[in-house]
Amino acid sequence: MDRGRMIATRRQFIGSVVALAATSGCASDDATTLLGTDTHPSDYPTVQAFRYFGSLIEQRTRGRLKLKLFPGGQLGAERDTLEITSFGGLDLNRVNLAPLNSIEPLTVVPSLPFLFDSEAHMRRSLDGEPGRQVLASLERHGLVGLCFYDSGARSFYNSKRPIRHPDDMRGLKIRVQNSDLFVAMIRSLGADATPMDLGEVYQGLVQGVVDGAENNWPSYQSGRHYEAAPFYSLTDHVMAPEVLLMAKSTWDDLTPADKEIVLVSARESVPYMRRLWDARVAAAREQLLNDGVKVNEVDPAPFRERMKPVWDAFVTTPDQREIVAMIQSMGGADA
Ligand code: GTR
Repeated sequence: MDRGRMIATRRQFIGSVVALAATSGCASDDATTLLGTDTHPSDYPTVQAFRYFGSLIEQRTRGRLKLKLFPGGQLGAERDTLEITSFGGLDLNRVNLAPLNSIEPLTVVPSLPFLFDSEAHMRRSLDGEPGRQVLASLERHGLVGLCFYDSGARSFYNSKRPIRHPDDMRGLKIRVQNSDLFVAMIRSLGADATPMDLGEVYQGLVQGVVDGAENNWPSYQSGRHYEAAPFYSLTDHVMAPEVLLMAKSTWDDLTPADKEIVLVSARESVPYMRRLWDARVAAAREQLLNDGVKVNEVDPAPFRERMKPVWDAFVTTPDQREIVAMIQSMGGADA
């Protein structure tokens, strides 16, 4: 099926989900059910935090705003649900920043390889002015950025061999998210990049369509990618965060008081998410090591060196440069 028809079908499907959600609840007449989506399964930290956010807005609006969340990618891949959210077909969406890279140049900045010195540096930057500016930039695309969630650091995994040096990547077919920035990162290491939706990666690895991919510990585990790609090499090359979005058209329909409730609740779900995230990373790591995944440490220096030209190619506007400089000035101490 071509992509245009696929999106049209997806829209019809989501249209019927919206209709069903509107008729199935026992909400009072003035209640609004907000429809949300997340690609991860129900127990994943992003989904749990999303639900927590939903419970906060429901409590605080005394049931006027409710969340109906569809986890597990039931409503489609991130690039499709993003498009649908931007024209208001979905009210809320939790995605990674990478599929927004081609839509909004400022989202490229926190997705750059080896930008953050540490997790603390990443959190500080996203909680501060750089994060605020990136979230605000989404409004011109029909999206309101409510908050960032953690996604930890992404590392390479594959079915062939441990990656210790960029030369070990040569010739490998690596799945990436739908982002030109990620394609360029993989090419800079001499590997072949294959953009693919997350839901297709497990089969892609099993069937040898791709040799490997890159992700954090929890996604490597929850997608069962480790079963087909047991070499996990700790390059920690990217910390592109997750983002919780609201459709601008939904946002515009809210009263000022409800906008405040939505924003404050989203912000309050961030520390909640981070606690779950830290625990999930530790648990995933432990389980994978017990299951015999072959993990190796990596000297990041040659990877950083090879990926440098990617910065020059993708950081091209004064606004992007300003945010890069701001983030760099917030690094250091706790690296
Ligand atoms: C995960 C992220 C997902 C998705 C996925 C991917 O870390 O949480 O939203 O972007 O990576 O690689 O497609």
